[in-house]
Amino acid sequence: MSRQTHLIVGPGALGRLLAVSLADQVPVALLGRRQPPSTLTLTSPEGERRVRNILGLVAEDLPPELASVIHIATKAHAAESAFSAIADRVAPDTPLVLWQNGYGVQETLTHRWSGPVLCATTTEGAYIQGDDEVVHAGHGHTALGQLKGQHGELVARLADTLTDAGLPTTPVDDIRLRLWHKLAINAAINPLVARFRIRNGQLRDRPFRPMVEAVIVEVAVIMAAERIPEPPDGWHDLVWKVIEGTANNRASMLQDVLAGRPTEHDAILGPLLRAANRHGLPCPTLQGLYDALNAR
Ligand code: KPL
Repeated sequence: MSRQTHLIVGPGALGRLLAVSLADQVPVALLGRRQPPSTLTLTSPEGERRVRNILGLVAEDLPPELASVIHIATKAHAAESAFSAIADRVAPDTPLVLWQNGYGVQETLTHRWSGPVLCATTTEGAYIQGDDEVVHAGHGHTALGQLKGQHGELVARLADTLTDAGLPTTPVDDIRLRLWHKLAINAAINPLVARFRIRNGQLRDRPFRPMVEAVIVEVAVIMAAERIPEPPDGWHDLVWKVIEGTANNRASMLQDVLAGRPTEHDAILGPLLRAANRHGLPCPTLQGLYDALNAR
């Protein structure tokens, strides 16, 4: 075992994708609440299969100070507790990379952790197959940066490692803005596809198209009130481009619903609803989606 190890916390689709992708570049360990499988198979978007032996750990077995970098790849609602379970077993200057959707845990852990905290937002598409497989459904792009200040050497180095591992990553200075833009995309797509159990592309058709439009209008008003700058071509264009580009995807929230797992509705819709409340803005569509997912 090596102090160069990238420790990936959360053996879900993203965690497995990171583990197998990084395994040819750096030593990798995968940590779960239950013992993760020791062999993982990744099927690429082109249909190639890659099998790698990965060191699987649970928190109690984590050798102190094994990790040189920790990727938190859990769902947003599980990120803080997953990190708390290992925090006293890692060196206090270990960099964290947060891969969560939504906006919340990124600020909490940036303030709480003594080491550098990086945030990633990605459009890589992946889903779990069986106990020890992951399908990389579609190539995407990742932005990496720190909420505090400009990106430095560490962000650039990690972006290079991810890029060399086949997950193209750009170091950015405006990760907070990018997280909010991704949140807008997720708010317009994920709750609707999860509620109606459809693929992203079906949102282009009736009766779903007007529902997407209603979400975009509410999101745009909330973002303006929060002074979050619009994307260059506007909210409408941002969302519909992603729907086009991921038309065949089953979004992560739909995968969670189909597997009976908790969804990320609170991390994605919660910040919007709280902002709407602060500014006294009505948002019946977002509230209705939140209530429906919360009732599960
Ligand atoms: O990020 C996604 C997700 O599935 O969570 C989108 C962009 C909606 C792609 O499916």
